[in-house]
Amino acid sequence: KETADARFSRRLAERLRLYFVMGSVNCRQDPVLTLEAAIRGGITAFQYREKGRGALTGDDREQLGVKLRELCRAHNVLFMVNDDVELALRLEADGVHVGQEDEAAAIVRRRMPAGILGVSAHDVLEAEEAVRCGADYLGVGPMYMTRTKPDIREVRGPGVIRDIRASGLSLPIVGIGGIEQGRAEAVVRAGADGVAVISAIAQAEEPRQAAERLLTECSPKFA
Ligand code: TZP
Ligand code: MG
Repeated sequence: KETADARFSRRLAERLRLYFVMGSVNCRQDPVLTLEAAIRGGITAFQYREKGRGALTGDDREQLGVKLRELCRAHNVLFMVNDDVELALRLEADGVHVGQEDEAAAIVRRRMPAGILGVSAHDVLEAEEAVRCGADYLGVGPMYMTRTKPDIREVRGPGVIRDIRASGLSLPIVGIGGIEQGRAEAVVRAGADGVAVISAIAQAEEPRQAAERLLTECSPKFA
């Protein structure tokens, strides 16, 4: 019989199939319109990641967050916040995603006991550490070269996900980094439950179509 933890992981994995990550600086058009289009295209999860040059701060950052949060709530799309536990709590986010450089995952876990905790991991050791800290899912990357995040680690490809799966880890995993049209399938085949993308949707001429195509590529029949 499936344990409660296993059921939670299985359901979370389903909700992480197509995970759109963005903030205002990533978008070609109004971020609210971009998210609306992405939702129409079938994204299952969203992460508000308002950072980088020209990013909104203070009240502006929070007010955009409120709008994006409402959209996700109205369409039953998982809503996560990057890095900032306080903002996540104020926005009543479903959870927080933290990197290796951010506030230690274990501390975030204690401050947001009921929320979903996502942690970035780059290799098997970081993945194991994230599990010990109470991560609910892992973001693994960069899968491919990306221009969206300047401070990425070495590109190691979908093989890292294969290695992490081979180590016995069963938590949900999303691949991230440079996942464009035509690359999602390889990431899912390597053992990911889904893909996380910024520019493939936010920079697309037609974010809705871009999301639709990515969703098809990472559907379970290809895994
Ligand atoms: N973490 C690792 S790579 C990356 C993040 C946030 C950027 C992903 O952006 P894109 O445009 O999908 O390559
Ligand atoms: Mg971070």
